[in-house]
Amino acid sequence: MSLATDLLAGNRRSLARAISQVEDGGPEARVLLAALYGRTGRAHVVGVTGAPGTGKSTLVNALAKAYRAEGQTIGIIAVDPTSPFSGGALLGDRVRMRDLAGDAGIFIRSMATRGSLGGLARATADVILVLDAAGFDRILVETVGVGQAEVDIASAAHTTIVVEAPGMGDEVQAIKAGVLEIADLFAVNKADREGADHTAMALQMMQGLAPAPTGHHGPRSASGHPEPGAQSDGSWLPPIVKTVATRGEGAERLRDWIETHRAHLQATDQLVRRETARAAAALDHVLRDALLAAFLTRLPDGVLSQTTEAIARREIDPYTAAAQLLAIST
Ligand SMILES: Nc1nc2c(ncn2[C@@H]2O[C@H](COP(=O)(O)OP(=O)(O)O)[C@@H](O)[C@H]2O)c(=O)[nH]1
Ligand SMILES: [Mg+2]
Repeated sequence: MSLATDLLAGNRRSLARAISQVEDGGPEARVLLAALYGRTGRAHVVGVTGAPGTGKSTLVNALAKAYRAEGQTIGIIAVDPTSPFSGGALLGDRVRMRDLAGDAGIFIRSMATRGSLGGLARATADVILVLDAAGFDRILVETVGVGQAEVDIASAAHTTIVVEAPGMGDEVQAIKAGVLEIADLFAVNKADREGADHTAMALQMMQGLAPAPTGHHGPRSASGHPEPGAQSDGSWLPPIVKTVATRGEGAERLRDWIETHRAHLQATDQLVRRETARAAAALDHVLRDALLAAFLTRLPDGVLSQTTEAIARREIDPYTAAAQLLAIST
């Protein structure tokens, strides 16, 4: 039996092997992904992002348990571009794995940078495909919210949760990191700590500062803010959910909001739009890799390193050098 057939039949050992294969990339991975692709598109992908220490791992853990209580199967991918370790488990995630171990309805995979961040985004998207094909209902992807790579990874998600916590120094981190725009849901975690209300209010105020959805006539809460969730004009106002991840508090509410958002995406044309955006990003990654690989094989031996050294010595600028290399190889 081929690895793909094995995986689609629900064999767990083949799942781990398939994931390692797509992480490594290469021709075998391409054959596997081609065989699996037709069986994907069923899972709902949830991105969970935020600054280190806000409690993302703990929250993903609690969320997975809340989903398991309803019988849904969960794939978890923890992406940490800051970790120098490749493969295997990240330190904090080993604790989590022990906690969730023994439940066949949960599969956890940690991923760290191997080479470029772009490579990590590509590998993450492919691991999502494998878990999707293996039949997991929901896939939770934890990423550290620090930069463009995370925004790229978030573009692979249907629903993006931005996690904030009180006492992280600056309530407007979300805006600075540019993640406010990508949030479908906010979790104010560590709500057992002082300042959680303040953080939630700061987020709500930032939402108020954002341009109001056009033609908004939706209901308003007692505080004068519009009710979160689906608006009458088809737009979505991200709900702010307070959580205490260590005790699992708020996890059901967060799960229910994810499901509400999923229903909203399905009811509007936004699911199709997001799927198209995901397809564009996937094609873009694959094309870049393929073009670069094809280009490098056509380049005479040693030319790349000589050019790199010349750029470092300031003998030539990177733009002119790239144009010259392109001219040689075509
Ligand atoms: N007081 C409190 N601590 C929490 C909560 N959630 C997570 N933590 C703690 O915060 C620390 C960082 O959590 P972790 O999930 O590893 O954060 P991550 O870096 O965002 O993945 C750990 O010591 C957690 O036990 C919470 O709701 N309340
Ligand atoms: Mg973590």
